[in-house]
Amino acid sequence: MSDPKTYQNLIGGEWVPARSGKTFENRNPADTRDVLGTFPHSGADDVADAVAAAQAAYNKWRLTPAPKRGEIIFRASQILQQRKEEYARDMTREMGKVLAETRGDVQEAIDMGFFMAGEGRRLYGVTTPSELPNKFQMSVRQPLGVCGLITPWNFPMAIPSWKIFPALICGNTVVIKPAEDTPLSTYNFVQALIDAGLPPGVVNIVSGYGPEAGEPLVKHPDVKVVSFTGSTQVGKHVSQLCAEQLKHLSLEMGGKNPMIVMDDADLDLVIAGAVWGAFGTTGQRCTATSRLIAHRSIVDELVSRVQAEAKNIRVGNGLDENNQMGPSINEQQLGTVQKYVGIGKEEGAELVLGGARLEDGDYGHGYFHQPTIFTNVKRDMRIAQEEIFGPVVSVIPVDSLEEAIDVANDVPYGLSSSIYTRNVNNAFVAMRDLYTGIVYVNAPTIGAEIHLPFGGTKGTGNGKREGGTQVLDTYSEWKSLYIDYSGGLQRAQIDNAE
Ligand code: UN1
Repeated sequence: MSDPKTYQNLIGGEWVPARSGKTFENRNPADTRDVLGTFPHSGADDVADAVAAAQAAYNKWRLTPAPKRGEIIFRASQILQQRKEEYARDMTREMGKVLAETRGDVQEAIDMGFFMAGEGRRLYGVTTPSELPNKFQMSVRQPLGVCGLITPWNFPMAIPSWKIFPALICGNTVVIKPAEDTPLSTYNFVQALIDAGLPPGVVNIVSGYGPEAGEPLVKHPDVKVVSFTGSTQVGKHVSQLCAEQLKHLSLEMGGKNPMIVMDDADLDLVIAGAVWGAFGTTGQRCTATSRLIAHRSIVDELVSRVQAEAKNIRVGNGLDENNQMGPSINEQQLGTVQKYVGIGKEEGAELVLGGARLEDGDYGHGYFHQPTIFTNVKRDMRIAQEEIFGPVVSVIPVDSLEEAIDVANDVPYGLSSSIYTRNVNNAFVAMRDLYTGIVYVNAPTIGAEIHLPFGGTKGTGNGKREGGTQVLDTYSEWKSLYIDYSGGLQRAQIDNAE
């Protein structure tokens, strides 16, 4: 453990405390005696300062050629590569997930940077012929201005990178409010950008809590784009606030992701995938596999084998490379996990593994919970419908592919889904009929790559996608350009009707 540091907001290239002087602590969820640092507990006045700085930097950044913007992003990714281990360790300390996974989180930011740096030389628009002679036309992307970004704690560097890099490559400037549980990883990420040569004011950080700092950011009239990742409940509120001012908005919210296991599946593959999908990141991914929808003829074997495997998961401090699963992020999240374990029991589901907090010895200093499996879960039980965001998976037996897909789709969310089968016909039916933004075949519901669109249907989102080139649509607007070189007035075809 090292001494806690004092971190400041980043506004217009200067590190400054909150105007109120208030701070909050960032503690390690695996060992709450370990304080990483104190961060500004920002309010509306700090947000206003940051938005003003972003607004002041906008014109120059907008007019910086996109390939030059891309070069800075490219260099930032190279710096992240050099600092990967250091930043991964910081992230494990503040977020709890094991080092192998925090290295992956930094890697996802690196990948996103290299991908978006390349967009600096593409940002393709469209040219198309005119109805009229001697007339040229095309459409181009335009930036919007200041983007207000609100990011979650479960992917503390990857998700900021999904938002910041595309915002920048399109020519926008940024104010980010990172999750109060994991601000350090955003600081580390932005430090890489600064060291890569990002001009002052182009990215600003305001740390703090949703009501005090997040809400003023969403409401600020100079913020033209809002991108939010978090709970569906808060996302709806953000959406209402944005509607008042018709702001551009991207929402990425909950999931209740199913893995369908058919009777012809390769069970060795299924077991490995189910354990990783359900308990990787302590189940704290919006893509986590939280429902196993299994054909009745193989469900008993599936459960006993997943149970045997999950029992051996080594739970503990993620800085110890022997451990495979870390804690919940905080007391409240652990409380949610415990609450749903109680609900599952009350609803009559059968608890076959785990179900309790780990408290003995060193565990007592953190928010650890056992990997937990419920079987004989009915499709409409709350543990089968509601997002738990913890190491809890529900097994739901079904009798056919048709029923499996029906159960899979019968939730308020639609982020990710998967099917394990060796039958190509089943696989294609599932790819067509699973109503989620992401579908995997013979792989768990986690592990999306940054160059494909990421996002979901129904309660998961508002139709926007992160990742892929599709993300550029959040951070740019289309402008259509018509150039008449005929030397005369040419009325449009509709105005020339015979
Ligand atoms: C999230 O679950 O919040 O697809 C993000 C994945 C990761 C990103 C997950 N690439 O599992």
